Amino acid sequence: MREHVLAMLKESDDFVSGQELCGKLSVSRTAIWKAINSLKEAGYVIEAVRNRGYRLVSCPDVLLSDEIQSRLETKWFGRKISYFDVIDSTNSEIKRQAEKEFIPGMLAIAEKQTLGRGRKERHWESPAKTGIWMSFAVKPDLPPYKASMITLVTALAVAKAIKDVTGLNTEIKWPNDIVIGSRKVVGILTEMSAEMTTINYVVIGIGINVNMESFPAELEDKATSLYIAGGTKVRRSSIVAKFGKYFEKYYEIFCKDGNLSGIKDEYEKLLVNRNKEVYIIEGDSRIKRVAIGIDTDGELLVKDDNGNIEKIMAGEVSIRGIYGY
Ligand code: BTX
Repeated sequence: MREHVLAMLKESDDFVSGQELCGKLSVSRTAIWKAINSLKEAGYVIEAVRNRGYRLVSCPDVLLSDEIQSRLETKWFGRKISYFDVIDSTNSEIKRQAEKEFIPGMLAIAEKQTLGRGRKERHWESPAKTGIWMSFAVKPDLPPYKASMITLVTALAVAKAIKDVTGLNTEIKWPNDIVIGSRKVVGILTEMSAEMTTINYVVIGIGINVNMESFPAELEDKATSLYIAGGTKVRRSSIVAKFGKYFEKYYEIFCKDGNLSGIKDEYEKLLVNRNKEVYIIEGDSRIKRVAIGIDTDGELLVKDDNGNIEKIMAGEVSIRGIYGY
């Protein structure tokens, strides 16, 4: 009920009468009154004037599922949201949920993670109320080896959402990070449960540094936030909602094509170090190549000094720009 009341108040710049709310939502005045009070408790400032109704004055920057749902314009992304103040890891949570019952686009989102993780169990710093720590699940009707491409689909959707909401230009560090300048602002962790030939589900975890003003010493040189980069605080639910819209669009193109041909050009426009020298690092070896783009399977294409083109598969190696990222 709260999210419907909130959505109606948001749609109107003026007062919405209690009668209109009751009529449109087919509930009693008491139900509306309760929903308004509960929104106020959650930090929404709502003006109530006798004979005129209710007017939304301001919204808190909360990730409450109603706040997100009232902004979502998606068909299936985030239609079921689980919201947590604190959780170990939203990726772990969505896996636990998907094992019991899989719902396409099911989303878990937390204000804080205690065991946020990156690839190879690396720690992902997820402090309270300043970032977006979320995971969701999909089940593409594709063979398991194609699942890693969803990381690239996700990266493109996140970069587009950030640009739309904040105006900030980001770049994608193939395959799974998003950077501003030479610092990481977003990390993506894709995990899969599969049989030999079918995918049970894929969990996509996204960490976005939104409003933090500083980072712990060990991340100071590596990480940034949208606030640090752009100078203004950003409403997190707007980014979640925009992301959902872009993700659905690009994911559906990807599923239809069965590869990245439909989004390759857009992805490449945002590829950091495109046409620049990079090191390909594998164990102790470090080889210099020029990054030229991706192929339709999401592999990175690099060129050697003789003009020979090689394909690099995600997961095998790490890529570093010669100057910074
Ligand atoms: P990654 O392995 O590419 O990056 C992890 C590395 O990034 C760490 O070793 C550290 O150097 C650096 N790092 C840690 N925290 C941050 C941060 N907040 N900002 C910038 N750099 C950082 C990237 O893995 C994938 C991260 C996915 C995180 C999401 S959050 C929601 C979901 N739940 C979960 O447990 N993981 C995902």
